[in-house]
Amino acid sequence: MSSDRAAPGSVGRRAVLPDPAMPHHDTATPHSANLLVVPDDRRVAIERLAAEFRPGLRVALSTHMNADGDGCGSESALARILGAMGMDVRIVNPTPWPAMFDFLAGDGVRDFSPKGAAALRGIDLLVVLDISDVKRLGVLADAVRSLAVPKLVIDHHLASDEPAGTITLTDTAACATGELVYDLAATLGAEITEPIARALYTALLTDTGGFRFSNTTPRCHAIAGRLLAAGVDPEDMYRRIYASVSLNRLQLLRDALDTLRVDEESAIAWISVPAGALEQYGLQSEDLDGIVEHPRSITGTRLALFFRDLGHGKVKVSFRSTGDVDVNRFAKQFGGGGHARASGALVSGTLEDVRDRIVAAARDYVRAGAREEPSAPRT
Ligand SMILES: [Mn+2]
Repeated sequence: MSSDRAAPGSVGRRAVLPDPAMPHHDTATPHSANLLVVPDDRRVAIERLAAEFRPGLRVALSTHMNADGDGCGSESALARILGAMGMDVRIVNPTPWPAMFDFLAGDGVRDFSPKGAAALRGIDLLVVLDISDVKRLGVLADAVRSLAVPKLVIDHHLASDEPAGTITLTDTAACATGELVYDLAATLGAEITEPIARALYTALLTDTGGFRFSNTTPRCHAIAGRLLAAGVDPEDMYRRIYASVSLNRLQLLRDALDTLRVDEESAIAWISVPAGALEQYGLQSEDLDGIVEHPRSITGTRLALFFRDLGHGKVKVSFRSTGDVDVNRFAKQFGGGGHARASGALVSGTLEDVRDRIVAAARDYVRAGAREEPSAPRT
């Protein structure tokens, strides 16, 4: 252990409370040991949550449709933590557990998702992870709305009008929901075993795009370091998550790149996947993860869009910003939301119709933002 010298004049972990609108920067006390301390502004919510857990409880964990690395990693870690405390834990997701995260399931982690809402019967407690809006529970949303048991939410998205529960631990400064599960584990005094470390590392790694996005804070790296110390093999994780691509997935990407369009004047780029494309290649929706990064990666792009035709009159739209465009606010025009730099929406219409409408709106939105900029400097 390194010595624990605080900078002169600092009190405890943090001398200055952070602006909640800004990413978390602990410049006052940069030592990683200090970064691991649960932030003061989360402690009350975490202790409120921790008080709900008791041995013997039957607990269901759930996350959003098309669970990602943060959802699955947070669920796997929390299932193991609560299981070790003597609780009976089951995972009940609205869509099937993604095959690429099979390595996070097994032993104590039981997936009841195929049973649907029936798997929520008889539980004592529900924990909803990585969701700010109950609608993201898809086919489980109505069952969760009418559940009479305590409903806990652990999440890092911007707040919605209808959260999935009443006892909440939410902080948009957390790089991933997995960071908040790490804090909960620390508060509960849980041992970070190797499988728990691997699950939380998956959450942090995937939600930061491999520690590249702006939510990659000093604390995120400090926790990742702690997880490596608990036995995570970073190259094994990289290979499992980013370098295990099937040929079919690459062929789908090739087709998608064919649809890439760029409006250089408006700094918008977009890409589309038609209905039936996944079926054509025998792929799952998680195989589309990261496709939107291709339009976003084009030099000069400020707003990237990804349109996926779901084939039943609905188009799933992903919105990505490279910095100053608030896509959460833009996505709200279409009934969606998420983060300022990454949001989504489900829009009714044909692929062509939705794409034309949203690209036109995006042109106006980006241009309006450009006009506002000089009078509204970023702080
Ligand atoms: Mn997340």
